[in-house]
Amino acid sequence: MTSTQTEINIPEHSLDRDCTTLSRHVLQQLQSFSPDAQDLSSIMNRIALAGKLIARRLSRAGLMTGALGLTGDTNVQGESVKKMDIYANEVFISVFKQSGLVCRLASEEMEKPYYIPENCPVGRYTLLYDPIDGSSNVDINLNVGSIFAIRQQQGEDLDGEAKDLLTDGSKQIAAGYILYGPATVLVYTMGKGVHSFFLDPSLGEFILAQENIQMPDHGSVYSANEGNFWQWEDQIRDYIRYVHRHEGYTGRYSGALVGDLHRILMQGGVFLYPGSVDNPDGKLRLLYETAPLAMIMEQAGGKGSTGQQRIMDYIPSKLHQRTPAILGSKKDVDLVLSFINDKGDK
Ligand code: AFP
Repeated sequence: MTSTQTEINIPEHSLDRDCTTLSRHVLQQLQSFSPDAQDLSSIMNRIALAGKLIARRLSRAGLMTGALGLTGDTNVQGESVKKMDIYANEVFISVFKQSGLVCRLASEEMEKPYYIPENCPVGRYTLLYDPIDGSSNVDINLNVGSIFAIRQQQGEDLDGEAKDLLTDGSKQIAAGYILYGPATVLVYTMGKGVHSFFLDPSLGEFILAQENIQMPDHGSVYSANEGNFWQWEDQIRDYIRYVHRHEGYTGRYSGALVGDLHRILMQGGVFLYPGSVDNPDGKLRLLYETAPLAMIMEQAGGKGSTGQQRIMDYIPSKLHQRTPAILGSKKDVDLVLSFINDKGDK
């Protein structure tokens, strides 16, 4: 501690922490001030701005006229669209307009990618995102999240079909989520560990909370919609019967993947959304949900599997590809896989 700090009694570590904003952290992660590093730092800053705008809207939505409820439309997935889905989807587009950073945005809410032509000559990045994940929670004031991944555009995409996005999860330069809970938390990885940031409303900044998060190898939580029990394959039903019959397991399921996964990241356990008889690929989308979250899990020492292969290795055949998902602590994911592979070693 310097003499000046001693005299005015400023705790150095807390000041450093308050100054570790998200954009500064990205530059530290990349150990560079190169133009590429600056671009990624700016992209993360704009994602954070989207998160702040969405958090603000969510906190006031109950007091506003026309902010909650359904639009009356259905999206490309055939699901009813909420007004907050549309708002959040447009927020992500707006924050990237005239940024020169991102040429295309692909979202769960849009059938085709959204191009920002003024950015395209220089913006070599694509943002993939689920603007509001768990939107059934919005109208009742429970937690929801946004999920994102950043990829670099490959090739010229002359036909405007964004086919270069149909690649595996290793092409994600960064991935993460924003959890809108009692506090707003942003969690991200750039392939060098997983880091969390809390939104400090008084500063309007995401401030570093935890660096290099490592999740426990095992946790007590299993998180699945057991209402689908009779739609699942026998092996998944056997796994659920196993956790019912053994001590040390507890079920937690909120209907919003980001919150459920955040609990598992911090405390261990497993989230599963398996395929069903009618929908063998399950419900969750690879590019906007399972691939970004699998990257987070792996970077924190956990695992992400479809049941048949590593989620990160899965190559989609279409933009809105769905995959079954088993995400969480190593031992807990392996336990589910052992039932799927029916190794009989339980
Ligand atoms: P919505 O955003 O359409 O509510 O879907 C949320 C979600 O994609 C994920 O966040 C949940 O874990 C899962 O679907 C909930 O689906 P079920 O209602 O079928 O359990």
